[in-house]
Amino acid sequence: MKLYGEANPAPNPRRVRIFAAEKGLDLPEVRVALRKGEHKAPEHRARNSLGQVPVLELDDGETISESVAICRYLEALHPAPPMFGTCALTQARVDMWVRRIEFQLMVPVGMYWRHAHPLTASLLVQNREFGESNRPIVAKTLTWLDRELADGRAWIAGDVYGMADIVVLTTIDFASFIGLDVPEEAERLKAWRARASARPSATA
Ligand SMILES: N[C@@H](CCC(=O)N[C@@H](CS)C(=O)NCC(=O)O)C(=O)O
Repeated sequence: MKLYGEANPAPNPRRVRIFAAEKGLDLPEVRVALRKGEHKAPEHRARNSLGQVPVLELDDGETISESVAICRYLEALHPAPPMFGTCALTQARVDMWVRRIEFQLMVPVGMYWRHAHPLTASLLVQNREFGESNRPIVAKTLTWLDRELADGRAWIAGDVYGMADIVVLTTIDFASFIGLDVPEEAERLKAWRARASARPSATA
């Protein structure tokens, strides 16, 4: 089994690396150089027709795309420690948070990156005004996330660290890299980030 990915700060391959580290899995990675356009080459499109990373390639050549689907596959093979919940309620909570973060946070972060960031300007046709319009949306979502943590729970989906935390950490770290920082006053979210970043897996 091997992972096709890219170095940090690319958030989606990092999700899988952190997940594998939490599970204690040794997952070899082949880097696909996004800046050189290697992800759009026919060789990589044969692995993922969308031309994106990460992709998990199994020993029989089968491929799985989408970071969360890859992690779910690894979870099924290696259930301990559980990262997607252990009962109907905790599993639903993890799914709820993963979807909330994908849609409420990752989408506006991605739109800012594609449409307003100088690093993508030469690669894409940008609509700067639209891109910039995502900046306050990201700040508002991060403020909402901070309020959500007001009940004192340690992790995003409850009392146990898991996939939702990985999705939030990779998204927030990427957002910071592109200039969309966690608002100063979001103390609970900053404390959560410090806890998540202190785990050895966060260096993956
Ligand atoms: N929903 C996908 C998103 C994958 C994705 O957007 N990956 C980025 C790198 S972090 C990429 O390949 N971008 C290049 C592109 O979309 O053309 C996942 O979770 O794996």
